[in-house]
Amino acid sequence: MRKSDPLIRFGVSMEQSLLKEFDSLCAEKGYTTRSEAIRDMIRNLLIEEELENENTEGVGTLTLVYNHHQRELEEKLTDYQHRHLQSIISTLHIHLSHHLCLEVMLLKGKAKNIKAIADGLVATKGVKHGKLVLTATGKTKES
Ligand code: NI
Repeated sequence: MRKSDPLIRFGVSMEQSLLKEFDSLCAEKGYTTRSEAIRDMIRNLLIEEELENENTEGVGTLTLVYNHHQRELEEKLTDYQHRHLQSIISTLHIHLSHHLCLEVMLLKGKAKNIKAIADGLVATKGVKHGKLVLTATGKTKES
């Protein structure tokens, strides 16, 4: 929110039962006011919509869990990162157990490219679980 952005109040009509469900959800998520919950929902929707545009500049974190003993997997994942070094800007590796590794990668670039790279990594044989969290940097709109 820009500093000069005034707050506008507006009325919303909805069914009582729907509002009741919304209020319980707000309480569960720790929102102190409906306004803050609605603002977050709207921001999320706007970012999701923005990320549909393939030229949107984004940043993302990709979490991967894989078996350390899977043959050649670590080499494949490292090789993949070297091929996309412009987009994968940081990696955190944690040895979870004797067998399992956790890797968190930070990706930057066009939303379309980030998604494609993440898909490629998640689909690599031996990766047990992978999830990308992507958000927009807001640069596309500003520039
Ligand atoms: Ni490890």
